[in-house]
Formats: sequence, structure tokens, C-alpha cells
Amino acid sequence: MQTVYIGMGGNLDSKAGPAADTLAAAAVRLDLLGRVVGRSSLYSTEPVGFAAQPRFVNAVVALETDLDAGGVLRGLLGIEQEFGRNRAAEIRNGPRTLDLDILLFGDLKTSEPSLEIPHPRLPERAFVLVPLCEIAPQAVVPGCGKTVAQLLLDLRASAGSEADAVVPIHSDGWSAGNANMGSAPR
Ligand code: PH2
Ligand code: MG
Ligand code: MG
Repeated sequence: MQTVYIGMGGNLDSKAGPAADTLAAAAVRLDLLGRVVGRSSLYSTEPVGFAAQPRFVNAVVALETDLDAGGVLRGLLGIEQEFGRNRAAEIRNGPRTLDLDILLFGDLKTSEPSLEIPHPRLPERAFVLVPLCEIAPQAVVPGCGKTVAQLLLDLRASAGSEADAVVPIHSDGWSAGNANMGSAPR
């Protein structure tokens, strides 16, 4: 059994509705890959990498699973597709209905063309580190040896972090916290 931290993001409406509703519906699907045992708050975030697009909604969930990393990745790609992700039609860092990224997979470190873990851009992305730090501040990032909390401190010290860059938001369909919310009894 591994604990996997999954970054969630989106800034286009899907069949589930606006991005906050897409993330909530996708979290229910993620629970089928194992068990979602933690959820950060939802955050409204400034787009990074390509400015001319709507703000994103981002969050991080913790998933306990018996799948290996490739199995989780296949599951994530299937859920992205289900919520209307069309990789062929999109631009790099551009708008999307749903992006699901493996951030950390236990203490695994792997570098394959199709799957790099830890996520290579983790240390530089406040829209990932802020929600991840909310649910796993003491998780150690393999290869770099620092905790998530330390990486966030480093980022805040280096970057002029804008006050409106990562802002917690409320959505009725989403409750942050630990334990098995969102899980059907089984
Ligand atoms: N994802 C990207 C590129 N830029 N910016 C924000 N705020 N949130 C994202 O999830 C995001 C992004 C590529 O995956
Ligand atoms: Mg992705
Ligand atoms: Mg991404």
C-alpha cells in the first residue's frame, strides 16, 4: 500500500460544471483507484506558464492504493478523458478541464519520458505546494530530501509571491480534511 499525492487542476467547464465541481467529481473517481484519505482546500490560482487564460482551481488529494505508479497514471489519464480533457487540441500550460498529476508516490523516485516522480516542477509551483503543504507538510520529497513545508518556505523566500496568486475558496461539493470522506462504505 502506497500513499500517493495527486495534484488536481482545471480552468474550463466540464460535463460536471465549473472547475470546482469537476475536481469534486474527479475525486469520487479517484476513490475507485484506492481510497482518498485526505483532501486539501480548493484554491483559486493565478495561471502559470501561459497568462491569457482564466484562473485555475487547484487542490491536492492523498490516495492510498495498491496500484503501481503506472497503474495510477493510467487511471488518472482515464479520469482526465472522462471529464473532457483533449490533449491533442490543447496548448502547453494552456486551458484544460482537468489535469491530474502524480506529485509524490511514497518514497519512489523515477524518471521516465512518460512519468517523472516526484513531479519535476513541484519545488517551483505555489499552486501545488500550498495545497500539498496543507495535507502533508512533513512528507519528504525523494531525491531532494526536503519536506514539503521546507520547499514552500524556500519558494516564498525566492519568489515575490503575489497575494492573489493562491487563494482558498469554498465550494459546496468539496470538503477538505483527512479520513475517508467521499468514500462509499465498502
Ligand atoms: N497547470 C499547468 C500550467 N499552469 N497554473 C495554475 N495556476 N494551475 C495549474 O494547475 C496549472 C497552471 C500545467 O499543468
Ligand atoms: Mg498533467
Ligand atoms: Mg500539470
